[in-house]
Amino acid sequence: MVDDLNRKRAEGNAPLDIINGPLMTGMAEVGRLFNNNELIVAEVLQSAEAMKAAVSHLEQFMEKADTEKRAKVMLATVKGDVHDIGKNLVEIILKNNGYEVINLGIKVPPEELIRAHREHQPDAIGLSGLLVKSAQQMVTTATDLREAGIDVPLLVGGAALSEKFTRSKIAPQYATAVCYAKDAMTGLRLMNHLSDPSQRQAVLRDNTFAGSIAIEEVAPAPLGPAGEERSPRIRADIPIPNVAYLDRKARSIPDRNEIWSYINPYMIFGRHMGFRGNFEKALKERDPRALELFHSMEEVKREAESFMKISAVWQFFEADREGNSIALFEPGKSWPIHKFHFQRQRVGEKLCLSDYILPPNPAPSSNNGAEQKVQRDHLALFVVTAGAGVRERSEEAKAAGRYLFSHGLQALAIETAEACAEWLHRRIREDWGFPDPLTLTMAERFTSRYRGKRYSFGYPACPNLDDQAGIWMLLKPEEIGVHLTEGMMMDPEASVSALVFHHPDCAYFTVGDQPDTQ
Ligand code: B12
Repeated sequence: MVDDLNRKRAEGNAPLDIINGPLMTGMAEVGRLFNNNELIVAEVLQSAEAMKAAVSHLEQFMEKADTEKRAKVMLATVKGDVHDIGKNLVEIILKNNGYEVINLGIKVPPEELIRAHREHQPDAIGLSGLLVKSAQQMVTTATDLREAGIDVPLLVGGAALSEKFTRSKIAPQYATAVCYAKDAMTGLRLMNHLSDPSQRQAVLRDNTFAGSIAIEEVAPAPLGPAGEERSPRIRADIPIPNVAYLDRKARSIPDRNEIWSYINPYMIFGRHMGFRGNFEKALKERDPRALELFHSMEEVKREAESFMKISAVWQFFEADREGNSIALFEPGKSWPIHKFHFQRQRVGEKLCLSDYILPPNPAPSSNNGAEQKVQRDHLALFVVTAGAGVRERSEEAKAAGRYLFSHGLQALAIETAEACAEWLHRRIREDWGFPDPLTLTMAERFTSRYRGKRYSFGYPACPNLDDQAGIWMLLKPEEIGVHLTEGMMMDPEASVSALVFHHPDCAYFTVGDQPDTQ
């Protein structure tokens, strides 16, 4: 590539003309191919690496004044949120398409954005966040920015955010356009349109709140009370299994390869790296794209091996069902140390997580309140993480233009956390006395074809993320380096928490009104 660049220069082209000419045309072509599903995320990152290398080579021949960018974008993950990977992808894509990007990092409160706006005077602000709480935080942030007199366009994105929420909840709080970006490439397209005088006004008009919300909510028909009865779908007459121990375990898990064997290939190669189709099948058939991606990820693993730390904390607790709540006890004690309150479905099977806890055996009698030996059921809780040091390493790689590694490492870390959750759940089943049959494949494990299930706060059966505080009180995950933010998010990002039930009737279900960000 250096030869090609030098040839262009020798032909009399100024470095900036080479950047704004053939190189930018190349990046635009990359965007076009991606939008046509002809390129995957990993290939876009490789193109960005080539762009970065070319610009770095040309910079030595450029005057300072030459290095003018298309526009300045300030990026931040909102207050209480540690989501880094999505925002960083946006940074890489924008930067290598000629934008100046100021990345303020994670957990950025509105006052910090206002201060940074004063300092950097950006042309647009991009907000990112993973959780529903973060989508709500975007509403607060937009309000604060407007009150501070800021009126540059906002770009917003994140897994729990939607176009509808953006238009109906965030945009009305802001003076100018709030544009929803479903992915990094949409963010680039929006910035390109905002930077193009012939398209800018249309984007601003289409995304600025104009006084009334077009989408009228139809009020749902009122539902009856949920009640507290155990759902008839859940058996209460099966034997309570014994657990092997009741003390808290906090461990670092040294065998990374063992945990990595629990990574779901669809997640890492499909969702994060963008491979389309059945990755495992393509790999078996030696599809060149699948092979290249596989080897890139093996490279990331080789490097990660020197520092990635996988840790877990878990414990079985004696548990009893109290209506829609689960009370947890220290061994043999009659007073609960904590109660988790759950919602019950108000229609259909009327499921509630508490129903999966079996009645004690024998049922405690009311005779003179005397303590008696009852056998209680159990609930296991855990927190796992693979995130220590990942943000810093990924940041270093990004600064050095190693974009595929930078993104690959963050993707590996978050999927390692999920893989560790799968691995620990398998071990918990063993400790409960019902190991998976040897014939159970990983694919079957990923679709939870085993006894019981694990549920994480924030997911549809137990959406209240504030209940994370109960896990923190009981397990003290700080010991393995995981902290809760004010948004109830786990820092580092690559962490998972869960409640594990053994009941064979466990199913995934949705309760109550889902938070309206979708
Ligand atoms: C993979 C995943 C995980 C991974 C990684 C999470 C991560 N950091 O991305 C792990 C296993 C660690 C995880 C953990 C958890 N997860 Co999770 N997770 C997902 C999942 C399946 C995909 C997320 C994803 O694709 N991430 C990859 C990044 C690159 O994608 P992205 O964030 O969407 O970013 C892209 C776009 O959104 C956009 N974008 C983002 N920001 C911006 C900003 C700008 C300016 C622009 C232009 C664009 C843009 O561009 C990015 C790149 O294309 C989603 C469900 C879903 N379908 O989205 C649930 C989901 C986000 N998780 C959820 C939950 C609840 C959790 C946990 C709280 C569960 C728990 N108790 O352990 C934890 C929280 C982690 C923590 N640290 O606290 C819920 C959140 C709902 C809620 N209640 O808030 C979701 C929505 C699932 C669901 N349907 O309920 N999760």
